[in-house]
Amino acid sequence: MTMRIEDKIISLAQSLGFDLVGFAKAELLHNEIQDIKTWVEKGFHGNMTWFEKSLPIRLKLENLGFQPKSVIVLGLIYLIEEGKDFIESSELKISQYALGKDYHKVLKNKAKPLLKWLCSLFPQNHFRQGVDSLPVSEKIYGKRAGIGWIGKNTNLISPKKGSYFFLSVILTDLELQESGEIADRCGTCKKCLEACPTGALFDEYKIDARKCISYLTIEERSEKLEVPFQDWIYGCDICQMVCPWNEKAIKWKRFSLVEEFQIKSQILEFKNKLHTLSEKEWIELQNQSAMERISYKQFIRNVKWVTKIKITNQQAHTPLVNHNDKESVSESLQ
Ligand code: B12
Ligand code: SF4
Ligand code: SF4
Repeated sequence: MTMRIEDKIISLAQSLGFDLVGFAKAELLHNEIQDIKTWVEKGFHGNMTWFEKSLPIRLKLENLGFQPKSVIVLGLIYLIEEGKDFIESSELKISQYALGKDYHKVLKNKAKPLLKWLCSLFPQNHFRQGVDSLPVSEKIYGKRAGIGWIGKNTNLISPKKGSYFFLSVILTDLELQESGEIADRCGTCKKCLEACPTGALFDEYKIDARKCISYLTIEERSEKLEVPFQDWIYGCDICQMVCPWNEKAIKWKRFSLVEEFQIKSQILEFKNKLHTLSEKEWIELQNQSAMERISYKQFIRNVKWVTKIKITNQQAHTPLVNHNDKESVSESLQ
């Protein structure tokens, strides 16, 4: 019996190290289009103007230059065994997805043999890969491809592997059979909404990015920040850390086998001196990591903001506050 092309793709992707593989039709449903439009209309994307600008492609994939029929969705776990302890013991926290090397490059490199093979087998067809790089709703296609369900924390969750995985999509005009969706397993749980410190998860399955610590520490460029964001100086994992499906993934040891996702040596080295990092050390720290997205100035802004919040909180809980000290600290952190 000959093997289906879908099974061949799954087998090759798995042999390349991908943890999740599925197929979806390259079109959004009416309600998904409406959700994305509403999100932008309400301004929930904040200053991510690139998101708004790319809507014509995001909502209509043929604007990419060819008419895709299918989406191959690939998932790669980045959860590492030491991740939880490392983050919990860090005074200034970097989210797990940024502890290793830049995932954009890792996923692109890993998928290269798959793309090469597809192009040689189907020379008449188009194949275009994106890892965040294409204006394509990766989670929505991931959901349709049966990789997981979009949870109340708005992340894609796999029942067997949790949500600490990256997504990549390959758009193609090859007709592939859809994998079929899986059921939503959030049930009555609301842990992520209860744990989110800023109210960014303002309702089940809904996020206001402007309040999300991940957005504030990475995407927001302005000097003034208004939302307190606890200990996080790059990204935020709170709504993933409290998710029972990630607790299960840790218990079942669904850890990443990818060498590049292990904690970078400079992050280990500078863990306890992030408050005083020089520009040269910052460049070493962020080199080849996803943190290249922010500047030294932004990094310092984040550190100062977190420190300021911490001091303010400590003072709020200390009855014998020296008013003058409080003022001088606030001034120095402006
Ligand atoms: C913009 C963006 C962000 C924004 C917005 C987050 C978000 N939840 O959409 C910010 C900067 C906040 C962000 C943060 C993070 N991100 Co991000 N991000 C993206 C990006 C580029 C686009 C996502 C998008 O289109 N969002 C807009 C919403 C409307 O679209 P959607 O979530 O697909 O929408 C569905 C539902 O969530 C729901 N919905 C959600 N909010 C609302 C609000 C309203 C009003 C309505 C009506 C509906 C609605 O409607 C849609 C379904 O019909 C994708 C990559 C990509 N190209 O897709 C990565 C991506 C989603 N991010 C990723 C990651 C890892 C993160 C962080 C975990 C990083 C971190 N540790 O700090 C956090 C998680 C925060 C969180 N709770 O979601 C991964 C997620 C992997 C996974 N397993 O789900 C992706 C897929 C990148 C990748 N290639 O791996 N991210
Ligand atoms: S990443 Fe942090 S701030 Fe953003 S929604 Fe999750 S818990 Fe809230
Ligand atoms: S914490 Fe609970 S409600 Fe939130 S995504 Fe996980 S299972 Fe769903």
